[in-house]
Amino acid sequence: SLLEETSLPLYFGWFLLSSVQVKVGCTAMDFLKTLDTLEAFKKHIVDFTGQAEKEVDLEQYFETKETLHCTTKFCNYGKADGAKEYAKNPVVKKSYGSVFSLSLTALFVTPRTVGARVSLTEEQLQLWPADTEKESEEGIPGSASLPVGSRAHITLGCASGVEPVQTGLDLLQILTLPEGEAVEEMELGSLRYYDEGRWMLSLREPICAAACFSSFYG
Ligand code: ACK
Repeated sequence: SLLEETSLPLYFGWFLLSSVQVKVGCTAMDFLKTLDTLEAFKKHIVDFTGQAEKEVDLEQYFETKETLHCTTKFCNYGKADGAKEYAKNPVVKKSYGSVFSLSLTALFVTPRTVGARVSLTEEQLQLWPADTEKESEEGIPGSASLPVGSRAHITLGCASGVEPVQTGLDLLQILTLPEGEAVEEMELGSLRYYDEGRWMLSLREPICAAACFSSFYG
């Protein structure tokens, strides 16, 4: 029936509580503010600007569109593969509305997106569809061999014209590459460069973020 077809959300996920949104947003902004002043970053500025001598203000470069969240299952209102099965999963039903503590272990930046890597616990992995990483194998060879949950992330911003779905793909791609060159010790942790404008900062102290498991209809 029409009701059944429209009763599934755009996606399920963990939604950061509002005080945590502010904390994570500020940390991300501080990181971007520092990153674009580093000599190491300026050396590779062409990845972002297409021109060697140009400057970039990363805080302006990325736009935030949605409330900060970590998608578990993109359902596309029921049209996505496995959406109905996911919504019926007893663990999903039981967890709906509960608050979890997410561990943000890295921040990453590419010319397309900026995001936070989320390291899921065993309990949280029960809400993570097992085939997520396999779905991207065609576009990102090697992603299917990554540990389940590798795609878990929070989109913090997208470059103009880029859709948020890109953030998880950028993360998976970084994770399939050999570990990048360590370029700088920052206050927050060590910064590595992965070529083609890809940067990842492993956080010395993971950020603990309270988030409610729920869904978004739009
Ligand atoms: O930043 P995200 O994880 O990437 O959160 C948004 C959310 O759904 C609503 O746009 C994610 N999203 C969009 N399309 C897909 C897709 N095909 N597969 C997985 N996640 C998706 C997007």
